[in-house]
Amino acid sequence: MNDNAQNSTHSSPGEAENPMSGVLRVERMPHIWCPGCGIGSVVTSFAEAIKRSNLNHDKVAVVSGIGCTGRVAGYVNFDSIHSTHGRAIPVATGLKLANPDLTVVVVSGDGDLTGIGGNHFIHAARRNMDLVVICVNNFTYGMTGGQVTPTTPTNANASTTPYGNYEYPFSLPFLADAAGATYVARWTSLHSRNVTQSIEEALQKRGFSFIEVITPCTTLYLRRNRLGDGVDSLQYYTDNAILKHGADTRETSIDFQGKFLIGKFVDRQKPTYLDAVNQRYAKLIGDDYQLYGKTEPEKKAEQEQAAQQEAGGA
Ligand SMILES: Cc1ncc(C[n+]2csc(CCOP(=O)(O)OP(=O)(O)O)c2C)c(N)n1
Ligand code: SF4
Ligand SMILES: [Mg+2]
Repeated sequence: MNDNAQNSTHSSPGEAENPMSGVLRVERMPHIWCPGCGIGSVVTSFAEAIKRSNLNHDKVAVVSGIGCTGRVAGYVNFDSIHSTHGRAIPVATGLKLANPDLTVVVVSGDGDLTGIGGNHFIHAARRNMDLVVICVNNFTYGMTGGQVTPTTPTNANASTTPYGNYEYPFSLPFLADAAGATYVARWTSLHSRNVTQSIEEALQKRGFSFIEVITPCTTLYLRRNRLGDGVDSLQYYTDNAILKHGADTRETSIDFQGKFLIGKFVDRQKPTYLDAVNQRYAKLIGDDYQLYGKTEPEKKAEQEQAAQQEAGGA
């Protein structure tokens, strides 16, 4: 159990209560992120979504990998794991399988999730592991000095591609969709209300939910590419992000400083990994099989449904 009480305020007498206390570890502020960085905006959206969700905070766990975004795990007032680079998803998977009652949220960077952790990402999506995965995509390895990542747009400058990136980037919504994710959305840090709403939806949904948030890395990506400051990025998002819910994810690629699609692209139903495990073993073993990871009402409903189907088929 988290040693911070769910509704703790951390405010002194006479001091206004921080509206995010209870969700964030406000006593750890100020945070480490640079001025104009978009990570804080994603954290605020996440905190707001959790507040609106009415989830029991003791049943929420947050896992991150390593990087500037990886530091999110240290600021949220939940049981959280700041895991190793690229391993946020396997750690989150283990947590979910060991305690299926938990709502497990991964918050990590583009490099962490889709570079070193890329294989874990696609396989968790393929299995439809019941996780909410939020990717802060700033097109760079922020923490380690602005190296090129799998999402850096072609032609963009990075410390490892000083003459411009000559590789083709991943479109993360396309990758997640193709791998099997059941919820896929993309926003920017400008669209904080939409990010909140998407996280709220994903928290309610069972299955692999993926939310990409395009954000500025002011200190490295913007500076190296002479793109101004965080406000200039917000202007770029205003002028170039095109809302298209339900867009074919093959259309979601991002060219350097070009126009790009945002919205909720995928929202489909499919048995989760644990549903599939239960269905398979229940069929093989029959009544002796104890459904794994189901609440008592869920078990009862599934047993009644199975009995009805059997009666109907007999
Ligand atoms: C196994 C391993 N390899 C490399 C590193 C160095 N490393 C730490 S953070 C990081 C990049 C993080 O980039 P990203 O996930 O995009 O997060 P950001 O800092 O941009 O938020 C790297 C390469 C490491 N910590 N561990
Ligand atoms: S280096 Fe970039 S990603 Fe890291 S805190 Fe600074 S602006 Fe944000
Ligand atoms: Mg990054």
